[in-house]
Parts: sequence; C-alpha cells; structure tokens
Amino acid sequence: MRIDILCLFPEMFVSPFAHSIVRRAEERGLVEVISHNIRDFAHDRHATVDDYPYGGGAGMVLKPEPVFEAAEYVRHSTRSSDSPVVLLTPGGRLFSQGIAAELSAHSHLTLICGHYEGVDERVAEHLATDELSIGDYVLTGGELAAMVVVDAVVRLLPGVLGCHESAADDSHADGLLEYPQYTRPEEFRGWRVPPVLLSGNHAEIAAWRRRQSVLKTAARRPDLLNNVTLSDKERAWILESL
Ligand code: JE8
Repeated sequence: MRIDILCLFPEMFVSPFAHSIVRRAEERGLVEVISHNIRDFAHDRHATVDDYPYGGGAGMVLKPEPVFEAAEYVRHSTRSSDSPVVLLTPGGRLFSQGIAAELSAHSHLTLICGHYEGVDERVAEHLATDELSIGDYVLTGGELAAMVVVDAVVRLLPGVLGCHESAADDSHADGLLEYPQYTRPEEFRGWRVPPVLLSGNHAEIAAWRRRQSVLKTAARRPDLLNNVTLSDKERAWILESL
C-alpha cells in the first residue's frame, strides 16, 4: 500500500513513523508513507497557502489551489484514479476499526491535513472522497489525526503483524474490550497474578479471559455489546455481575 499525506508540516510525521510498527512495515516493503508539503504547490513568490475567510472571522483558511494541485500531482505520479482521498476534519465521520479495515483494502490512500481555521470547503466537496474525524476533541490541525489513521490502517495490512500479535486478537476485533494481561513476577508488592493463568490449563485460561472481556465490556463500554453476539452463559455472567 502507498499512503500520501498532504499537509503543511511534513516534519511532524518523521518521528512517529520512525519508531513504530509503521517503520517495520516500510522496511519490509509492505507500505510506503510519503508526506508532501502543500506549500510546495503554491504558485506565488511567497508560497502563500492560506488567506482570510470570506465573510469575516478569526484566523486563516487553507486555499484550495495548492491542495488540489498537490492531490493531482499525487494522483498522476501514482497513476491511481479512484483511490480514497480522505480529509481529516472535526466534522467528518467518526473513525473506527471498521473504517480502518475498509481503508486497508485499498492499494493507495491520500490523506489531507488542514491547519489554522480549516480548509476551503471546495476541498471537501470536490476533491475529498471521504471526511473523517478521530474523535470529539479539538486538535490544532489534521496531522495528528492522519497519524492515527495511518497507524490503525498499516497494522491491518497482510504481513505487518506477526502471527503472535495477530489483529484478530485485538480489542474491537471481536467487538469486546481486551482481557487483562500479566507478566512476571508472579507476586508484585503483594499483588498476585490470577492463579488460573499459572495453571497451564489452556481451556480454563481461555474461558477466564473470555469472561474478563465480557464483564469489562459490560462495565465500561456497554454500548459495544449492541454489536456483539453473546452466548446464554455469557449473558448470565453479566446479569450476575450487576
Ligand atoms: C483541525 C480535528 C480531526 C479532530 C482536523 C483538521 C484543521 C475550525 N476549527 C479548526 C477551529 C478549532 C481548531 C481547528 C483546527 N483544525 C482540527 C482537526 C480532528 N480529524 N478529531 N479534532 N480536531 C483541522 C484545522
């Protein structure tokens, strides 16, 4: 997969992607992430990328021309005519594991990151194929949101995760929160690891973990249970815990 990121601060992407699974995926040739400076596509002497909002108001708005030209440059150099062009914006669809999975099925993605007060609306209307938001809080721009999307998408690409860290085990993959994990020592400051995990009984361990996942989800994120099929026994666990 190739991912092109159009933004005003391409340096922001260097460190996060240099220290993560994303780098390992790049080294293995499974993904290529390229960030472009929208300013390089400005035409005037001062490389102007923003301007005052029509109608007045605070701050500056990213001009459409350099954004369109950056996207067209990417489209031509990748020869991809119908790959997703995602605008990160607070008003977008809420990003989710399901959307990450959809995006991971494409061989090319373009992500557009605004800054300042946002991006001229014609980018959303006539260039982007999708608008995404990573959550209901205010960021200073779309760059961090784009990093979140790249991270979530790349780890779903075939071969990126080893079989021991398979995405099938993820929280949200089966719709439930993850069960608690423990490592050595067996006793830390008087707090013991649950004995079942030391028992060597794999069936009992699996059952304990499933129960922990179900009860934790019911307690903390009952909304997630609307999209999960539980057995009668699992529903009984929840009722007992209330
Ligand atoms: C952004 C963002 C996502 C999320 C994304 C892009 C571009 C109009 N507002 C602009 C005013 C307050 C500051 C805003 C800065 N900004 C924020 C996001 C996002 N995706 N989940 N939260 N915030 C831009 C400019």
